[in-house]
Amino acid sequence: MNRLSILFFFLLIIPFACSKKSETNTEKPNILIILTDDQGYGDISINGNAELDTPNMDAFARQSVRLHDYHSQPVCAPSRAQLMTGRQALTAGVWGVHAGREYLNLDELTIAEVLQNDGYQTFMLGKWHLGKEDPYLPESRGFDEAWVQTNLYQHQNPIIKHKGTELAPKAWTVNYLTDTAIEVFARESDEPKFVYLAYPQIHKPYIAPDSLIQKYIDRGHSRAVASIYGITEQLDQNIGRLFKELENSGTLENTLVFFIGDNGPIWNNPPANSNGLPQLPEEESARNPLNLAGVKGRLHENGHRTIGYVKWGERFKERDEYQMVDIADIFPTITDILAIDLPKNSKELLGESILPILNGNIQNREAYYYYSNHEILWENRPYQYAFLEDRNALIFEEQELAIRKGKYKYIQGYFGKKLFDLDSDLQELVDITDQKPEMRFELENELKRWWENDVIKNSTSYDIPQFHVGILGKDSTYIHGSAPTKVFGDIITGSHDSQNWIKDGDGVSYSFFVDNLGIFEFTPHWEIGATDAEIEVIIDNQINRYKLSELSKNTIPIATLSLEPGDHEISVRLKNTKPNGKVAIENFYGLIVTDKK
Ligand SMILES: [Ca+2]
Repeated sequence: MNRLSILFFFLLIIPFACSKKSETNTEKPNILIILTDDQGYGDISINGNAELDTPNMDAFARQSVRLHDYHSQPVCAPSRAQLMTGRQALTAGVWGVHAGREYLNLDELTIAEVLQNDGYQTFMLGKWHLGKEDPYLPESRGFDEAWVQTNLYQHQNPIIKHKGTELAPKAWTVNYLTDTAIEVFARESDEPKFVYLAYPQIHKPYIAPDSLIQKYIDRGHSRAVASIYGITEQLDQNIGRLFKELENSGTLENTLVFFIGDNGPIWNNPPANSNGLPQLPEEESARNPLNLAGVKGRLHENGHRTIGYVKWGERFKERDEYQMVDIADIFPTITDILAIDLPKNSKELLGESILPILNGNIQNREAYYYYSNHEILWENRPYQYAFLEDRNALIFEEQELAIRKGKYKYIQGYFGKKLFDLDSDLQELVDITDQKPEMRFELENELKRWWENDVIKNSTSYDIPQFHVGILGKDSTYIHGSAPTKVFGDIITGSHDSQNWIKDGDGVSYSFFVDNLGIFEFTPHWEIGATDAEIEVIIDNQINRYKLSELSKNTIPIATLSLEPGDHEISVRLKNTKPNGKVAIENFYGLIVTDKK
């Protein structure tokens, strides 16, 4: 299905998506999802970290169902894909954190679309990380209003995209997002609200008010870990401020709150600043009270087991809960609580409602859950951003993947293939394949079946997004240089650009989709290198050639032409280079496409 038919498909189905539309919206709870970034299981004092002060998070946790076996994926974007869709990230098209790998497929149904259609006002604040351009941004994915932080990890003075304009508040990002969330909840409204508050804290860089960092230095911590604790405490103060406002206004009582992390912690951090020292081994132990193996990005427990708390007034009794829960369970839990039926042609969810768990009904979950690393592997090399020509070239045995069923976890990767019993061995030290050969066989087979059938046979897995231009109401859009649909020659793709433009033929091409007829001007965004050369620009059948020396600025267009709605392609390649090994284009960041109509 091309993007146009997908759009039509959704225009057709969305109005009928939810059949049990309630007439008494006032009975529906508000829904608040607070997602924090890189906050590990031990980055909250209630979980046994005695060095860190998080009194507000602790207080909330004490009133919640405390999910001790709660999992996201091991990095940011895949976790967010599962939260928004209830499906496994790979099958929803999200397989990494940059270079187009974080774009949530447009034919995925989000929880925001479901709730919007069920009469909710829907709001998104903070780090989206499921696509940098329309129509991948939250206001095109079911959110009425969004405040998207576009300069990721700028903890002060963020750039915020809101209703097509860019705001530049002079404030701590965490304070600004909290203030905005408080303002959203304070708005008069007959409809219930869905607020998805995705804080960029406590992702590096570990910047926080000096006084909070100094507090932990005075306790004897290295600057590196004092900075992590400082940013965590600043987050804690904001979460406390938000809950206090919601409590004082009487809003919290009928608000279903999920407070979750997006992946495990980072260790062995670079020093927080030039005066810093690395995190010490004893400090790592304090941050890891369960002594879990692994770190963010990896498939051992500390990569994806993180904080998970659920509270809805007094409806769920506060307690410790040890059933396994996955971030993909949140979508079906919400639709279960609201008695929403999804459209019949909806894609199969990975998650299941955890309402029985939240209600305290004992349940031994036997469902399969799948975890994937964001570094795909082929020819025995990890590729975080390298161009993947063909997903069918990936070999199952080489991929770092894991599967969970009940207390059992099978994991494969550079460390070999292992089966663990997490009830008796949460630290993943003892491979029990010899004791449980049937379980090992079952889990490895199911993982292979899932990966080969659900992932690899799906044409939009491990793919690169098609950028859109000519979007109604938008004068310009951006085609990201790091996400080409083809590469030529020896081009190297990175997280935010493509590089190694040296010899004749080196270049990239992008498939893009024109939503509406327009006259489009393509302007490159790049750093020109030391050697002059020509570039050949081909859009569909129109060919332009320029000398790079004439295009040294980022303001000179390389093509202007009228394009009909539908699929198109642009390629940019070097010609007439000097064979001296010098780089002609240092960094190709992308193309600004302006509609001149
Ligand atoms: Ca993260």
